[in-house]
Amino acid sequence: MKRILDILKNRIKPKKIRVPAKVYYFRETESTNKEAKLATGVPDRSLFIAEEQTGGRGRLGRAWSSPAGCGIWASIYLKPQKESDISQLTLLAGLAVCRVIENSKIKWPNDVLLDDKKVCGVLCEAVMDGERVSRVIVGIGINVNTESFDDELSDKATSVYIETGKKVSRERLLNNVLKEFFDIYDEFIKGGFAGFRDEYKKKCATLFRDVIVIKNGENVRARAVDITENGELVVEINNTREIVNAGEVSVRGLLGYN
Ligand code: BT5
Repeated sequence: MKRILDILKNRIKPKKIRVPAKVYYFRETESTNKEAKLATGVPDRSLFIAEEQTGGRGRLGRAWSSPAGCGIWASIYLKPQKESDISQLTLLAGLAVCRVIENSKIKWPNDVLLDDKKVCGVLCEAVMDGERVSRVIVGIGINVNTESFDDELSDKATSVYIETGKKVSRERLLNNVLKEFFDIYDEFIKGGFAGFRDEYKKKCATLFRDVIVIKNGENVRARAVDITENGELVVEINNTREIVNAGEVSVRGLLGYN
């Protein structure tokens, strides 16, 4: 009962969220990315946000745990003016979160980590209109005030609360992330990813660590050595450099999480 009252009291107030366009708020929904993909008549730069997701999703159909009242489960709705590379937007959404959560690092391409555990994940999806990308949905999940995780996640997931011992305002954290994201997005539209490469590299936990590149179903051991101007990961396999694109392969750090 106390938990339900806490959840009601601490609900996100859509009026307090600062976005350039509209906020679509759901007390409960399957997935904010799904809502954003199916919605019509939505202005560019709107936000879909839910208190709880019953079917939150990660990449490759994986599940994203999204309980009520403790996290940010949000999707930014973009109508790109020109062709936007969604793998680069994934990196940049992670960068926006990393700028806001003190001491966090990015695990290429889409995880934000605190103490080597995942505090945030990003899922970018493009909606096609024939051959053209008509919308890009940038889904961001952040564990903010989560007190504990199920056994299955407890060794690889964390929250801002677990790491700092402090409960924080989800509205404030989200507003900070949105500000960073739209600042980054405006620059990205003008100049692409290249201008963020140095900052991304500084914050990237994957660099100079051993990783496993999963290529055509085979696990290949490699060392992550660089990020290109386009945001791809450069790995060294048997002294040969290779570019790894997030869309083509998945990379597992040897860090006890995936
Ligand atoms: C992601 O996928 O990390 C993308 C997560 C995106 C979630 C947002 S929430 C708003 C929007 N609506 C949605 O439905 N999704 C987006 P991936 O890299 O595939 O990681 C998924 C893996 O992370 C799972 O297989 C678990 O191992 C782990 N995981 C699941 N829930 C987690 C959580 N709450 N915190 C940390 N790790 C989690």
